[in-house]
Amino acid sequence: MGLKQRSAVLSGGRVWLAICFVLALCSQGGAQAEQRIDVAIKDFAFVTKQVPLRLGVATVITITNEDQERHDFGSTMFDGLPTRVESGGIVSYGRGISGVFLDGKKSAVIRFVMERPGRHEFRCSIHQNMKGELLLLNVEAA
Ligand SMILES: [Cu+2]
Repeated sequence: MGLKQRSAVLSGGRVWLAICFVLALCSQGGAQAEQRIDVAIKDFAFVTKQVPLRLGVATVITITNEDQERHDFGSTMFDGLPTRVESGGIVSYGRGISGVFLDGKKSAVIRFVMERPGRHEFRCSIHQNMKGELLLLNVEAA
Protein backbone atom coordinates (compact mmCIF):
# COMPACT_ATOMS: atom_id res chain seq x y z
CA MET A 1 0.00 0.00 0.00
CA GLY A 2 2.73 2.42 0.98
CA LEU A 3 4.84 1.68 -2.06
CA LYS A 4 1.95 2.22 -4.43
CA GLN A 5 1.17 5.59 -2.94
CA ARG A 6 4.78 6.66 -3.04
CA SER A 7 5.32 5.77 -6.70
CA ALA A 8 2.11 7.53 -7.68
CA VAL A 9 3.29 10.67 -5.96
CA LEU A 10 6.76 10.51 -7.52
CA SER A 11 5.44 9.97 -11.03
CA GLY A 12 3.47 13.19 -10.62
CA GLY A 13 6.75 14.99 -10.07
CA ARG A 14 5.55 16.39 -6.78
CA VAL A 15 8.72 15.88 -4.86
CA TRP A 16 7.62 17.80 -1.79
CA LEU A 17 4.63 15.60 -1.33
CA ALA A 18 6.89 12.59 -1.60
CA ILE A 19 9.21 13.97 1.05
CA CYS A 20 6.30 14.70 3.37
CA PHE A 21 5.04 11.19 2.87
CA VAL A 22 8.42 9.69 3.71
CA LEU A 23 8.67 11.90 6.79
CA ALA A 24 5.24 10.77 7.86
CA LEU A 25 6.38 7.17 7.58
CA CYS A 26 9.56 7.80 9.54
CA SER A 27 7.79 9.73 12.27
CA GLN A 28 5.70 6.66 12.99
CA GLY A 29 8.82 4.82 14.01
CA GLY A 30 10.19 3.18 10.91
CA ALA A 31 9.15 -0.27 9.75
CA GLN A 32 5.67 0.68 8.62
CA ALA A 33 5.68 -2.02 5.97
CA GLU A 34 4.44 -4.54 8.52
CA GLN A 35 2.62 -4.72 11.81
CA ARG A 36 3.61 -7.50 14.14
CA ILE A 37 1.72 -9.55 16.68
CA ASP A 38 3.30 -12.09 19.00
CA VAL A 39 1.18 -14.89 20.37
CA ALA A 40 2.60 -17.34 22.87
CA ILE A 41 0.97 -20.59 23.88
CA LYS A 42 1.79 -21.41 27.46
CA ASP A 43 0.15 -23.81 29.92
CA PHE A 44 -2.72 -24.44 27.51
CA ALA A 45 -3.54 -20.77 27.05
CA PHE A 46 -2.91 -18.10 24.45
CA VAL A 47 -0.89 -15.14 25.70
CA THR A 48 -0.83 -12.01 23.59
CA LYS A 49 -0.56 -8.29 24.05
CA GLN A 50 -3.12 -6.26 22.19
CA VAL A 51 -1.31 -3.80 19.98
CA PRO A 52 -3.05 -1.19 17.82
CA LEU A 53 -3.75 -2.93 14.54
CA ARG A 54 -4.62 -1.28 11.29
CA LEU A 55 -6.52 -2.54 8.30
CA GLY A 56 -4.94 -2.89 4.89
CA VAL A 57 -1.50 -3.32 6.42
CA ALA A 58 0.70 -6.37 6.02
CA THR A 59 0.42 -8.26 9.27
CA VAL A 60 2.80 -10.80 10.72
CA ILE A 61 1.55 -13.07 13.49
CA THR A 62 4.25 -15.10 15.19
CA ILE A 63 2.94 -17.98 17.30
CA THR A 64 5.25 -19.74 19.70
CA ASN A 65 4.19 -22.92 21.40
CA GLU A 66 6.01 -23.06 24.72
CA ASP A 67 4.19 -26.20 25.81
CA GLN A 68 5.30 -29.75 25.09
CA GLU A 69 1.79 -30.45 23.84
CA ARG A 70 0.65 -30.01 20.25
CA HIS A 71 -1.66 -27.01 19.74
CA ASP A 72 -3.45 -25.26 16.93
CA PHE A 73 -3.86 -21.58 16.16
CA GLY A 74 -7.04 -21.37 14.14
CA SER A 75 -9.13 -18.39 13.11
CA THR A 76 -11.64 -17.22 10.56
CA MET A 77 -9.73 -13.93 10.28
CA PHE A 78 -7.86 -15.33 7.26
CA ASP A 79 -11.03 -16.38 5.43
CA GLY A 80 -10.74 -15.67 1.74
CA LEU A 81 -7.51 -13.73 2.17
CA PRO A 82 -4.19 -14.67 0.63
CA THR A 83 -2.27 -16.03 3.59
CA ARG A 84 1.27 -17.28 3.96
CA VAL A 85 2.11 -19.72 6.71
CA GLU A 86 5.65 -20.68 7.63
CA SER A 87 6.00 -23.59 9.99
CA GLY A 88 8.84 -26.03 10.57
CA GLY A 89 10.66 -24.80 7.48
CA ILE A 90 7.60 -25.36 5.30
CA VAL A 91 5.83 -22.47 3.67
CA SER A 92 2.25 -22.79 2.54
CA TYR A 93 0.28 -20.16 0.75
CA GLY A 94 -3.39 -19.93 -0.04
CA ARG A 95 -6.76 -18.34 0.49
CA GLY A 96 -8.35 -21.22 2.34
CA ILE A 97 -5.96 -21.31 5.27
CA SER A 98 -7.71 -21.48 8.61
CA GLY A 99 -4.71 -21.70 10.87
CA VAL A 100 -1.67 -23.72 11.74
CA PHE A 101 -0.83 -26.69 13.97
CA LEU A 102 2.19 -26.37 16.22
CA ASP A 103 4.03 -29.27 17.78
CA GLY A 104 5.54 -28.77 21.22
CA LYS A 105 8.23 -26.10 21.44
CA LYS A 106 7.67 -25.02 17.82
CA SER A 107 6.72 -21.71 16.31
CA ALA A 108 5.00 -20.55 13.16
CA VAL A 109 4.63 -17.29 11.28
CA ILE A 110 1.45 -16.22 9.51
CA ARG A 111 1.46 -13.31 7.08
CA PHE A 112 -1.60 -11.68 5.56
CA VAL A 113 -3.14 -8.28 5.03
CA MET A 114 -5.89 -7.42 7.49
CA GLU A 115 -9.04 -6.51 5.61
CA ARG A 116 -11.88 -6.71 8.11
CA PRO A 117 -12.37 -4.60 11.22
CA GLY A 118 -13.79 -5.91 14.45
CA ARG A 119 -13.01 -8.64 16.91
CA HIS A 120 -11.35 -11.72 15.51
CA GLU A 121 -11.28 -14.81 17.65
CA PHE A 122 -8.66 -17.46 17.44
CA ARG A 123 -8.71 -20.81 19.14
CA CYS A 124 -7.09 -24.18 19.46
CA SER A 125 -9.14 -26.89 17.77
CA ILE A 126 -7.52 -29.58 19.91
CA HIS A 127 -8.37 -27.90 23.23
CA GLN A 128 -11.68 -26.14 22.77
CA ASN A 129 -11.29 -23.99 25.88
CA MET A 130 -8.19 -22.29 24.48
CA LYS A 131 -9.31 -19.00 23.00
CA GLY A 132 -8.09 -15.50 22.36
CA GLU A 133 -8.99 -12.53 20.24
CA LEU A 134 -7.52 -9.62 18.35
CA LEU A 135 -9.24 -6.30 17.94
CA LEU A 136 -8.74 -4.81 14.52
CA LEU A 137 -9.31 -1.09 14.43
CA ASN A 138 -10.38 0.71 11.33
CA VAL A 139 -7.87 3.51 11.68
CA GLU A 140 -6.31 5.22 8.70
CA ALA A 141 -2.54 5.31 8.43
CA ALA A 142 -2.37 9.08 8.94
CU1 LIG B 1 -4.26 -26.62 22.31
